[in-house]
Amino acid sequence: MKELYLKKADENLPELNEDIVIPDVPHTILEKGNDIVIDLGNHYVGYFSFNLGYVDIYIDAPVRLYVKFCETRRELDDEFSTYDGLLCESWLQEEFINIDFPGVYKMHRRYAARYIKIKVLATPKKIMLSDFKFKAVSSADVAQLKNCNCYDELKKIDSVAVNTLKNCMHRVFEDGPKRDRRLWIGDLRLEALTNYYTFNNLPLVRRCLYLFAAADTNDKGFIPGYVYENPNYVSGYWFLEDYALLFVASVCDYYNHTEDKDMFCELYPVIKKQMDAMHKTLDSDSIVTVLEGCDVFIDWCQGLEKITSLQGVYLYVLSKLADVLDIIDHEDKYVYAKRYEDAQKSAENMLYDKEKQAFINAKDNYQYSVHSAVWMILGGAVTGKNAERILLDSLNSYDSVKPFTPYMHHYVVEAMVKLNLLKEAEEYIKKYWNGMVELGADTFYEAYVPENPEFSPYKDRKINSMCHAWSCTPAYFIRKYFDNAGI
Ligand code: RAM
Repeated sequence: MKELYLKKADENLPELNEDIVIPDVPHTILEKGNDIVIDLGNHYVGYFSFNLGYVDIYIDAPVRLYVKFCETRRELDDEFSTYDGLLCESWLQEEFINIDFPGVYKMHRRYAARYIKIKVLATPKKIMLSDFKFKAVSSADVAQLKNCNCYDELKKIDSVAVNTLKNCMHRVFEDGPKRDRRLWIGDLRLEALTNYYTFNNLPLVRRCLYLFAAADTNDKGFIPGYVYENPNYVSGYWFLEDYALLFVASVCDYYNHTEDKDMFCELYPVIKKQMDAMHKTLDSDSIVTVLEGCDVFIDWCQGLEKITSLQGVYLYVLSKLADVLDIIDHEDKYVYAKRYEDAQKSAENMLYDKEKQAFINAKDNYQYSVHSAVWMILGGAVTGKNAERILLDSLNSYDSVKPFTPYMHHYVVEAMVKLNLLKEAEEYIKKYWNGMVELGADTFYEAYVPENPEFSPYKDRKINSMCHAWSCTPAYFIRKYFDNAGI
């Protein structure tokens, strides 16, 4: 099957659309120690070139330049040499280049940037830099984008969200064009959902689903959380149980959007394998566990206890799958419907504290979190007015652990929408995502904690991705629920 899935993934490799961006910079005469900043006017992903010329006298030695690509204005002043984070510093977008001759110089690597800083490190004579060009690339076809008919802050939030998604769409749905430039399941799911309401690039979704279907499972049967595909296919090494489940959700979403039963059935063996692997993690209380060699993501908060959330993800996916199987009248439809019922009962019995009226339990060391509440609601372990109260209590409490990433904030909004709290969902989007807009964001960030602008999951903010796919979902919510809704 692996070969077949890879072949299908190849057949769906998208074309990249190009857009030449010419920033408004006059001819610039520079000497050693001078620098200039080029503003592209928006965040783009692509290739940079310029012309190096001499002034009066020919340059009789190579010219050495430092070129730094910045996703945000703030990065222009960041000192990369003091970087002290957990990920490799080579993700920082800076180059030291030596140019031998005058003429057009094309930088061959792809960058994600709005601002480009060029500093002259060495030159024997004055130089002139001109003809700056940025060839922006994306597999999103902007001609497909429908107008968004909402108003005020929502319109701006939508356009930043759409830009975020566009700049993450390339050979695959990347998580971020600066970092990791890779296909991850959690990101893919949210990108694909937003894509259905914006660019609707279906081959790209198909390609990504096939790439995961082709992945090597671990000894428990789980597919990895990410895969590499360029220049060659390499299966990933980090096995996240929630991401494996969300692969199933992504296939169900694809079916719901396209009714492509053939593709669903083609991927069904992988779906079944993930669901059976998850079923095997259940403990004697019928609650999910995290097996050796596996992990769970949920969010980037330190110290977050994740069992209740993981049970919620399991329920959420079981219910989505049971629905699709029911629609296509699949022979396994009762299997998953039954598993759903059982897992829902055990969530009620083992994870909910009736006295505290919250999802606080021994499995999660009595930690109180928004994450548990949200995922229990999305999983249907609690419904109606009680669910509404649980959600709002957890958000308003001083003691609860709160979401750290736009990824988790997405699921908070989804829970609100599920409970028909549309006004609250709209306010939540305005409050959280608009905070980034007010900081001047052209694209939404990987991590954003309003009360802690320095936060990084990797210990140093400089490595954070400032255009990160999982934060693009306001465009999904706005276009699906608020556009023309007159809210
Ligand atoms: C980070 C990336 C990616 C995410 C994983 C879990 O490496 O931000 O988007 O899916 O974590």
